[in-house]
Amino acid sequence: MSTFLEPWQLRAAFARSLSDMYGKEVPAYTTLLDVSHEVNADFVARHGADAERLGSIARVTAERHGAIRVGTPTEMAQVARIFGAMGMRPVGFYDLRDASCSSVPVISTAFRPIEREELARNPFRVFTSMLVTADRRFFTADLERRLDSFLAARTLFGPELLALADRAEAEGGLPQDQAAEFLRLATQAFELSREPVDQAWYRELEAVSAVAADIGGIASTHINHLTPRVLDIDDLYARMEARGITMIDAIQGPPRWEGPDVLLRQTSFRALAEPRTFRTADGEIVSDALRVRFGEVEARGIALTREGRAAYDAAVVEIDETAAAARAEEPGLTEQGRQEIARAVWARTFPTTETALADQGLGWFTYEVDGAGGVRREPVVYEDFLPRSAAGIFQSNLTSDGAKDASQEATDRDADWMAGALGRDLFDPFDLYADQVARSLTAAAGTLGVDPATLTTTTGAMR
Ligand code: OOG
Ligand code: NI
Repeated sequence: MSTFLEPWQLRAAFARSLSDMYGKEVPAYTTLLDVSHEVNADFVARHGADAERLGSIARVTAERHGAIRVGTPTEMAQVARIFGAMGMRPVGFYDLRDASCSSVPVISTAFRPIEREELARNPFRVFTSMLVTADRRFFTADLERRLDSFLAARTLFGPELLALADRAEAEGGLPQDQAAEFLRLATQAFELSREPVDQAWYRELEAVSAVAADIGGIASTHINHLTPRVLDIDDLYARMEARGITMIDAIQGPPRWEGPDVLLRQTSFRALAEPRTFRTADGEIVSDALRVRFGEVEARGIALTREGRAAYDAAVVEIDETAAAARAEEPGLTEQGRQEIARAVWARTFPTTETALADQGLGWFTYEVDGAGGVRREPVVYEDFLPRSAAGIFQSNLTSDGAKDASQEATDRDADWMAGALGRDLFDPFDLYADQVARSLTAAAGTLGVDPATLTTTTGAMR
């Protein structure tokens, strides 16, 4: 009997296959997975059923996000076809060029499932960045031209892989044999190449931006990191350090505090020196090491509405300003000191209970009918990324800041431009959350045979 694999099965199988491959390439990732499992098991043991409020332990344990980087709109559109085969759609536009003080000349989107049922089956997502070679703050006209021609001459994804991807997307999946071939080729496309790297070219780009060199200095691409999800990221951070693994200085995103977790908190172990071979200007092959791949880990919280997000963005600015003022007064503000400032700002910005977060319209909650015919609000998990955290993660793993000429004009890039490059609709994360909530409301009202409007007003039956 031959089996047919649907997009979600391709997605789940690809996430596993990528994880196996990456674990062989980067053994520290396997350590990160082990520690993540310990942290999650202990968290569940401590908190019981409450631990699964933001996702079943089965989902959280399998959950990963990957990060990849490509060079051109053509490559980006090909990536969209490969992930399209797995039921993953481009969601959100992130501009990291200004979000970082180091030289990070990329814009990004995330490919992920968008339906609630699909997310529940397997939530695999991939943060995908592409170079903006036309941006004069980073690349001169001459370098842009040489970079574009280098990128145009390479093939990241072969015709067979793309044909299978298109077929899977058109036919809603693939028969087993073709699925296996598709998964093999897709995984292979993200392996670290052993081909010697042109040293002069790589170093020239690296002087501008280490990220540009990683993307445009070599003729292939690779998975940069694969991020497991944990239920307690502070615990994870401490346990990794206790194992002697060097972590970046801070956990990015919201501080640890007594109220509900919102959005996303991320950290990583520092990029490891991986051996690579280079071809020198006189044709000699030498070995060296590059530090570009790191081990990120994350904790996910409740998705915020536009109002909630605006409050978050304002809080981030306030924390920065307060920390800068504290530094001006007394240099050498510790990370712990910064966290205290952050917690104080948080306490002024967000309520300490989920109910208040829902009532104040700051967080997204779906409406669920319980066994007794009452309605409960359930938090919606944040499925996306944060530009500021992404920039922080990029930055804290760069070996050099690179060079950025701020006097030059930035090249305009926005969500519409990205949609055009992809040749597909680019989904707005807020619209997706709003949709999910609206559908839950309609369904709950239907079940109870009442007007949906009666459910949005807070009643004693809700929590
Ligand atoms: C992506 C950095 C951002 C995240 O999770 O926000 C990121 C990259 O390093 O390519 O991974
Ligand atoms: Ni990441």
